[in-house]
Amino acid sequence: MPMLDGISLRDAFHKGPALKTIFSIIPSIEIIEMIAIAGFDAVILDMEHGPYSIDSLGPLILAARARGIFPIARVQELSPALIGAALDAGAAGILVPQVTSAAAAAEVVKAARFAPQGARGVNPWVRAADFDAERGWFAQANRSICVMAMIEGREGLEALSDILSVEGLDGIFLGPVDMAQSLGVAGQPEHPIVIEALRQTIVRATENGMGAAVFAPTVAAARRWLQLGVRLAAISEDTAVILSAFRRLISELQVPISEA
Ligand code: 3PY
Ligand code: MG
Repeated sequence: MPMLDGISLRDAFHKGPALKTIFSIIPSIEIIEMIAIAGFDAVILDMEHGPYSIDSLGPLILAARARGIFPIARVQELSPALIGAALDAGAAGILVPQVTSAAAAAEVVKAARFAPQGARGVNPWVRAADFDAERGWFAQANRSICVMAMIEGREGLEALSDILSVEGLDGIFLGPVDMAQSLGVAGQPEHPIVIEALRQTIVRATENGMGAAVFAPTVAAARRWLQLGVRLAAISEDTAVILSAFRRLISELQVPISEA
């Protein structure tokens, strides 16, 4: 289950072309399918901000896999129980918000990997193990799962050097929306001081051999970060995309018929 077309998210993240993904906060199988059909490589199932819990994750993970994209779960917080449950349900990667120290990043790794690299809770009869794990599954899961810690505030930036040396962490994922609040420019994820903080962090991560990932509120932002070498860019949110399509439709319809 951790693989998709023979490649794991972890390998795709480190070795493949940069991944293009989107946050999904509408818990809908059809939305996940359309994200795949549109051509994204992965979807981030957002349990932090989306109105759903672990029991709706399974069908969404299956929808993503059936349509050939990687399901990544963003859990609500650094909780080993939540991380383990999302991985057991079949998530290919895990994203943990608001990581502010190397110790916290190490906790994320510990919760997401089995021994000897970590201490993920063990149950081999779950979807991730095809309900019947062979002995090799634990090592395969450790090799395949992509583990990312979000840096989205001043404290995380200050702890960057230490976070970059955490063993077993695949990537840091930058959150400009929370970062803007933390840097005193709430609501302005494209403010120059946010962009500069992100730019420096991406460069330092890349120089240290750590994959960088980022949320981009716009296509222009996504292009900027892809050019700088991020391994994964999450462009927008399903809600934002759908609302803007609805608005465009109704505003086009409101043009008087004689002028259209
Ligand atoms: C942020 O930018 O703060 C995020 O968490 C992206 O969803
Ligand atoms: Mg955030």
